[in-house]
Amino acid sequence: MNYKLIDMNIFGDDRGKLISLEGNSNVIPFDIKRVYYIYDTAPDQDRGMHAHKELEQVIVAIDGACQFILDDGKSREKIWLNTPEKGLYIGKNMWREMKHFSYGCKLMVLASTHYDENEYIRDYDTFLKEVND
Ligand code: T46
Repeated sequence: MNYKLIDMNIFGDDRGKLISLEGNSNVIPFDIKRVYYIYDTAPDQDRGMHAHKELEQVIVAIDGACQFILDDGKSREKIWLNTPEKGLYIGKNMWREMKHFSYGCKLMVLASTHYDENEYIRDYDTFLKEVND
């Protein structure tokens, strides 16, 4: 499985907490080329249902929670993202589905490449063929 949960380095004091993310560090293992965020989600609306040939990402639940289903073509694992103190790194060739969003969930995503629809695999049978060939 080409994913891992990353513990963030937290600077906390009486004023609150601060987490800093830098590219090519032990927290973000790639140069950050793009940042996007997902918000205004609803529990009955799933997202994802695709894999990436090239893209690596780190996803942080800044607020709220959702479940990721990660699939490498051989097995599936379920991961809850429910704290800004952990990041979910997802490498290449991993099918992902995002479900059970809490109302008001906000995901911030750091990405290793610019957006390129051509490197998405949006069909599950095509994904299985690519990773198992
Ligand atoms: C992923 C999960 C966590 C762009 O124009 N630029 C972008 O950078 C992105 C990410 C999306 N888009 C457009 C493409 C679609 O027309 O925004 C629309 C929604 O994208 P999508 O259906 O791919 O969104 P999700 O939430 O299913 O998946 C996204 C990322 O695409 C994906 O890489 O891992 O968030």
